Amino acid sequence: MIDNGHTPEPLISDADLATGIRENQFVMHYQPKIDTRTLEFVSVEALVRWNHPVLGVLMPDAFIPLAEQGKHIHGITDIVLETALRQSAQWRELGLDLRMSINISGASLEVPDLPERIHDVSSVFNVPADKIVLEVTETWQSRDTKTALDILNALSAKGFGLALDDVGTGHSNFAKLQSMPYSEMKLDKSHIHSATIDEDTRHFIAMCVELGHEMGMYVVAEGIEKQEQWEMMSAMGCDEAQGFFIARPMPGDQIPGWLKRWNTYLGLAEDHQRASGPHVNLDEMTGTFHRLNSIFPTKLDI
Ligand code: G
Ligand code: MN
Repeated sequence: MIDNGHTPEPLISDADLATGIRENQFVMHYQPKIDTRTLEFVSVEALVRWNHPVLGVLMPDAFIPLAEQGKHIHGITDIVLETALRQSAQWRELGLDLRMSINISGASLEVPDLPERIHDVSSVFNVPADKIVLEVTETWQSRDTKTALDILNALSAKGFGLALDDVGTGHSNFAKLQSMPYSEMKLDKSHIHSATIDEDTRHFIAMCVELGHEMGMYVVAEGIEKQEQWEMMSAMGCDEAQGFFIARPMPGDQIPGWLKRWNTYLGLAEDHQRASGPHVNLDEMTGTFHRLNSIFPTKLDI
């Protein structure tokens, strides 16, 4: 299956969701995120897909909104947390020390025992809290902002990372953001895509990167599909990059092989660098790496 992040709107019901949860018809795919300075593979985002018996594989936008309208979102969150952290534990046994980003619905920020539950699952699988990042979308409008903030603070106090997802698409109040415990900002792919052609967008995201850093946040660019987007975001000082240009989301058992291939490319880029003399800088290496990437027949995505 080519995972292109899109599904047409299908007709699913609440009862379907209940069956899906009861029979655990959900699967997780994991998308690599790369440190833009060292080019190291440092983390993954866990993305849920529903392996629907009749409709086939459904992307989250096809079923999460419906789940959020009722109570089923909590069942899905439980499955996602357990599956992703079990996977993280398996990779750790193989020596892969990756951070795991997990999307948490804003609806879950209305459940006061959420921090305790996440803490329990991470303890069961022995995954350190600082290796777990919980992503909450900026588009979510809390009905109870006090409870949501209490939950975010409790998660932060337990050592979990918190990412504000899809930044630029929702209703972030930058003044309020200052008092929120987010450790990471994820710039939405729609802005990344238009930034290479639109100057205003470019200024907007440059401002977001600066603001994020000023507030002590780690800034991630998502939806990097082209080399020019990668280059623009690393030049702006973005800390991490994620997108089809680097890799598509993939099943967990493919991650160790992908890491191996990625490191092979990095090694080749470094060799090339060494051969070209002592005055090397990372920008040149990034360029070398991407030239190699375009020359080699095995694309890094799957
Ligand atoms: O930020 P959020 O968690 O909502 O987005 C993740 C979604 O974006 C996933 O469904 C994933 O498949 C999709 N995605 C990941 N990388 C890219 C990309 O480079 N381009 C596009 N269009 N979608 C992407
Ligand atoms: Mn996300």
